[in-house]
Amino acid sequence: MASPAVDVFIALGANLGDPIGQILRAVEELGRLPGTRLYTRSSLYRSRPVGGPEQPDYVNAVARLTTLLPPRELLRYCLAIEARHGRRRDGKNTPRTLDLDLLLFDGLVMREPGLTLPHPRMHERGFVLQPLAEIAPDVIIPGRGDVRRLLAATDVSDLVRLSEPGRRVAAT
Ligand code: PH2
Ligand code: MG
Ligand code: MG
Repeated sequence: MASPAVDVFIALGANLGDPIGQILRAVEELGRLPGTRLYTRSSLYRSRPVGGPEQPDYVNAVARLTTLLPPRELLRYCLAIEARHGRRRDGKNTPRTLDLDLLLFDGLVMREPGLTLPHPRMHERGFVLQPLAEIAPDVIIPGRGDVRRLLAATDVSDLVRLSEPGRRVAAT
């Protein structure tokens, strides 16, 4: 019997090359993975770098997908997409052309080398919580609570929502 598709959330970040283009193309590529569908994505946000050396501002977003892939396989595809977009791995919090982080995988909690779910720092990062709350405010981060409440306790004053041609941004 086929296993049912599960809900997953992936954070996208970039601050080298053409960050907006890389993120938009990566969202499309995620939606074309085997057994996987793009459900929705957030707006793109410009954000100040958190941690690491002096570096350019980031563009960040979150995508929501459904997938039949197991977590390790989805991770492997994410790393391949990063590599295709010129990602080099030269240290923690260094500037990058594309970063794809598995945030949530169907409520799964796991801690293994190379893959911790939920993502261990997502609950304290405005550049993750703001776009995530935009598309799924009620989603629960296992062990941390719901995104709406976590966002309310987080400083997001550095985030700027980017307007995109052809994409209507609701007035607030
Ligand atoms: N990613 C990091 C470290 N710092 N800062 C912002 N604003 N956005 C990111 O995506 C980001 C970061 C490590 O992956
Ligand atoms: Mg990251
Ligand atoms: Mg990463």
